Amino acid sequence: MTSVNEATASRLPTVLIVDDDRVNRAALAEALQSDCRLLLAKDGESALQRLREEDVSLVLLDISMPGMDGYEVLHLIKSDPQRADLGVIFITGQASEADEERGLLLGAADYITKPVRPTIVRARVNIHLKLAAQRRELERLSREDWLTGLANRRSFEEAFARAIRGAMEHDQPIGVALLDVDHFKQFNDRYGHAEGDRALQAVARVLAEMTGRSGEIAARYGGEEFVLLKSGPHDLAAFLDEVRTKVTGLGILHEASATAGVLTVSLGGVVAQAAGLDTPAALLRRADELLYTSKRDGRNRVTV
Ligand code: GH3
Ligand code: MG
Ligand code: MG
Ligand code: MG
Repeated sequence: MTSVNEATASRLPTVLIVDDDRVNRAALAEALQSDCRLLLAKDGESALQRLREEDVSLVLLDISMPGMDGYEVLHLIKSDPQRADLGVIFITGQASEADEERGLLLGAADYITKPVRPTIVRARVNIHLKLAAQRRELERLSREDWLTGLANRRSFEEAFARAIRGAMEHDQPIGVALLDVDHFKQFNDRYGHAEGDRALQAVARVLAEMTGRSGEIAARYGGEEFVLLKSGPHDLAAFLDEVRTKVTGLGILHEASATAGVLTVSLGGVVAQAAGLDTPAALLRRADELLYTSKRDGRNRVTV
């Protein structure tokens, strides 16, 4: 099954229409085709399959269908933590108060009875698409560092806990490192806070570039400190030294720095083997101690 209006729909939100009746699917598609990219499914199983494959913003769900009914599909969507926030609107011939109450209590965002009035369906769908977009934006803001666009500390903590679970499951090592900009107070004093912000953004771009692969994460830990995570077997010291070299290579003038005349960073990192894995806090503490060693030994260096 492909999207029915693929060509024009690349930037539109995706809506999944689930109904066993072809005529119903076509009527809903007709009402909504200019507002969204549409996916169609004729039963619960294929709907759940589509949800696994596609980034869907809203589901329009029939209740009475052969096989899995709509209540069951909704229940499965709501019990999956990754999809629990997905908006689902029942569009159904079951018009009793009890059915509607049941649907809403199960977590449906709305309940529309057939025969549908296309203009009303369209208006309601647009309300829920707007809510979904706002929810997505809030979610992004809660995870992203506002200055650099990197993950913020909170989403890092979550990712770190997940990475540690993954390392244990697959018996893989995990590397974690703290990075701190050298003599940054002097940088601000000399060039101003706005220039300091731009320098942090430039450092963050290096970190983002260096952590594109799966199992790699860069986050702003706070102030002018960043944290890096790298899962799986690797040479952490070499990886961190490449980060350090790339930051120096930005050539951001820092005349007040006793270190190099350009902006530099110090790093401390630790590789933990799955077998002897410590708590996230203990690993970060160790990385921080090694970062302090880098500072004490003259900055612009890596200690692992
Ligand atoms: P060291 O080499 O020992 O790390 O020295 P430092 O001057 O970098 O360390 P210190 O902790 O004394 O100063 C950190 C400075 O980072 C002070 C603070 O004003 C600045 N800073 C923290 N967050 C931001 C930010 O978001 N923007 C800017 N421009 N400066 C920031
Ligand atoms: Mg039906
Ligand atoms: Mg600091
Ligand atoms: Mg510093």
